[in-house]
Amino acid sequence: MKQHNTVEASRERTRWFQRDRFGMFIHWGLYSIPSRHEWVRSHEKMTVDQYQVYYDEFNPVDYKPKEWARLAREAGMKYAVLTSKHHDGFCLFDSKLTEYKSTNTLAGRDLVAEFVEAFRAEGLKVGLYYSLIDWHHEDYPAYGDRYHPMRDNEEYRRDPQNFHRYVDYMHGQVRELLQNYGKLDLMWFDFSYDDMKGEKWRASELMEMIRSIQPHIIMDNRLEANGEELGSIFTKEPTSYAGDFASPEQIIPPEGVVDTDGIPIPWEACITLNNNWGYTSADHLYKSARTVIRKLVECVSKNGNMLLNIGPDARGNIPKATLDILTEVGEWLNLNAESIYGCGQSEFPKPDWGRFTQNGNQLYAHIYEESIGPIHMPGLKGRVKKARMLADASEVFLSNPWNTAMFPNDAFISLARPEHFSFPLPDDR
Ligand code: FHN
Repeated sequence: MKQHNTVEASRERTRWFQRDRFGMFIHWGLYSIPSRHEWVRSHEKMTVDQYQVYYDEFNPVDYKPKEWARLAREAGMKYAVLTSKHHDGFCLFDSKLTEYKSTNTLAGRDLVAEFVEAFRAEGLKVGLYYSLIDWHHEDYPAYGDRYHPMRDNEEYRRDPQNFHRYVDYMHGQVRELLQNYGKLDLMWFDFSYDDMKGEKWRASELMEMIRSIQPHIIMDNRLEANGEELGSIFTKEPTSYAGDFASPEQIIPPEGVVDTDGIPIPWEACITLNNNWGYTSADHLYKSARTVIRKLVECVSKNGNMLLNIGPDARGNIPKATLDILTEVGEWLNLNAESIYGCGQSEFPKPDWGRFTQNGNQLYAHIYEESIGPIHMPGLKGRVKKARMLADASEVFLSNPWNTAMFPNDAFISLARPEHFSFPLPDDR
């Protein structure tokens, strides 16, 4: 057991994750029907009966996970994470521990089983999101949870001793996910807060079970943290449930994420495409493909991943705006893949016109600002063997013979057009 808990073991587990850099997050469930917010039950303090309406009608007749998987692959995404259970407690999988599940709805389908099968078939790694919070389970403390829809309702006050019965249920469902859906690559727990963290979830016991079933699986840090807090993952003594990567939410950390010695640690920014985790029909909120690409470059330039969220509708369709944006992102990645996958932070300082990413001797310049005349390459004087545009493999004209002329100051390059291009650096560096 001890061998799984070391930082070295964790870094080994995350090698694929740090290479793949770009994943799809999918928030989908009963809240896709009201399509106002995935927290609609809490925000509007819906009773069980009021929310039951959505359970009774949930029937994603258009759910075709193979099409979702093909979209993700063509968008350049290398892994995908689906909500198997969100805070409302509704299970998208055939759990034997509850009747509140997709197989009992009009859908009559195990939506998680179809998801993992379809995405694996497209060559993507698969992950499951699982909510630690559960507003449906009778033993989850209504009044103890500042978010619970019924927190102010005496009818729902419960004996906190039953909370351990909820934790047994939670552990049991995690076991079901690990044992019944084949090899999972990632578990995305969500989320800890106040004193609801760590051993409150009996996290050490949970980790022992997880590692005994799927020892290779990687996890986020939210058994003890959330989108703002890191937990112990960056400390010298991480807990056994610190996770394998930090999970900043709706933010790209200005300096990336480092440990107490300043050494980068794996992290993944989870970002919505349209300011909503679940489905919304509001098209005006979407980020452009250009923004998505530049945010992905920013994450990679800081040694991080981007988990880009989509919210399919209650029929199982992905909104057209999402399809269009991901298609455009995929076209860019198809030509510029080598400047993202396997790349990380450059040894050179961030230039003022854009960003660098780097993979060994290969330096990639992502130029966002058009220039008049040569583009200034800080610190690259005499350091570049040749330069090529990634999009069409054309030669980038270097304003002076790099290995001969000594520039009075840092190197300059004149570019046919400000684009993304690669710099094979000399091997004798
Ligand atoms: O409350 C959830 C929220 O609905 C969403 O799932 C995000 C995704 O990271 N996590 C929690 C908020 O931090």
